[in-house]
Amino acid sequence: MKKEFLDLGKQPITNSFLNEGEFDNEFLFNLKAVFDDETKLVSLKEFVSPEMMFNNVYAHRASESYTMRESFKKLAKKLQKEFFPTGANVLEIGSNDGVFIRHFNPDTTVAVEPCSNLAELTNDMGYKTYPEFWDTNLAKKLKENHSYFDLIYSANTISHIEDLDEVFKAVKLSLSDNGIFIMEDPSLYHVMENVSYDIFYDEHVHVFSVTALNNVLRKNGLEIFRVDNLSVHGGSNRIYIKLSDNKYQEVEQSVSENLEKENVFGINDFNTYLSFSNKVEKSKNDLISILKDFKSQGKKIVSYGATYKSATIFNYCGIGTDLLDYVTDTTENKQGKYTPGMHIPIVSPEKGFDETVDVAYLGAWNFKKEICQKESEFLKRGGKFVTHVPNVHIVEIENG
Ligand code: DWN
Repeated sequence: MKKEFLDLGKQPITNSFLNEGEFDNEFLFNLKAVFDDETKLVSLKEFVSPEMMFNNVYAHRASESYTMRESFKKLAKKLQKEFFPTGANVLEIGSNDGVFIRHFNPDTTVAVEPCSNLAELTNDMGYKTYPEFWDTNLAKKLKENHSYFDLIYSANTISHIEDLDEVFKAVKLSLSDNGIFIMEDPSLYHVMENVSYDIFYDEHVHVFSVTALNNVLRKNGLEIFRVDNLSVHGGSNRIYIKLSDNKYQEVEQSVSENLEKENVFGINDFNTYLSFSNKVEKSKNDLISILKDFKSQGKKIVSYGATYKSATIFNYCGIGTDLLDYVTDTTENKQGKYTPGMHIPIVSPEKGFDETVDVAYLGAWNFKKEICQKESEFLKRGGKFVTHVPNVHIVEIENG
């Protein structure tokens, strides 16, 4: 049985960065989250159609952050050294702007990316990219056109797909006997611990615990053999998976350790989710209150990073141009547009992050360290970054 625990109100499509004059009749849906008693999977209650979210104007570029560029580069090197010293057939599901596959040989690497503007980018880089959604039909086509894959990798994509049984069936069809499938997505444990409720938005149709993935993978003939806890995106898990009948890879201790950690935290207990929901409400009230305080003191407040996550915050908390002058973002195709739902203008940091700014809400709080380093002058002159993670507070320079 699916039990509802979170209601974040009416929300827009997070990728819908609008031009002036496009505000009328914006599509909104009810952003609610449910807990499945049986599998322990946390998902959205109402799903938006994939075609509305992933299209030819997809804005997010994973390469925009130094942290992510370095994380993917390090991983590619590590995998090549540990598992594939003599090379491998590689498939990436959800290759975005090629930030990961660029470290692999284009002759033996295939990509799948339904956002055709991004697929075009990686095709131009020399990587055969299928501009399609990942499912068993595509897996069959890839088997015909290519071969089995020794490594299937997917970052921040599997949590975007509603039908997990179909996803994992397709992986099973594509994986070589001793092949490995690695997926990384935000960790539910960290979301709950950090009250980072902005991880919930249209694209994140599931927020994974290791516990739930373990349950869903097992029923699809797949098994987790390693879990890496990552700090990226505010806490993610990198899950290493093999075919259940592959005896070559041993199941490592990190799997039982993560399952135990989650169990002790209360991932299996619905009451944990109700308590999370109460914390979300407090976080909202605290954020509105701190921003209103700054505003009443005559401070100029902006937001740093037009993230998809901040769409959830702004729309749930009702934060608009009454509190924020604008949002800054380095991504060119977001600049000059307006944020989804609350319609706050987006400008480049060069244009907007100047000496007139007193306070900046960290929309990209997951890159706090990188941003505080980059904006050390702002902090030195008394500028303040505000975040809601793990509770609403002003970021201290020494902690940055
Ligand atoms: O899963 C997803 C994650 C990985 O990426 C997608 N569904 C969509 C997207 O979500 P997001 O927008 O919340 O991701 P990020 O990576 O937190 O976005 C950071 C944004 O902040 C980018 O638009 C770039 C911008 N930025 C900036 O303006 N200055 C980032 C840094 C580090 C900066 O210094």
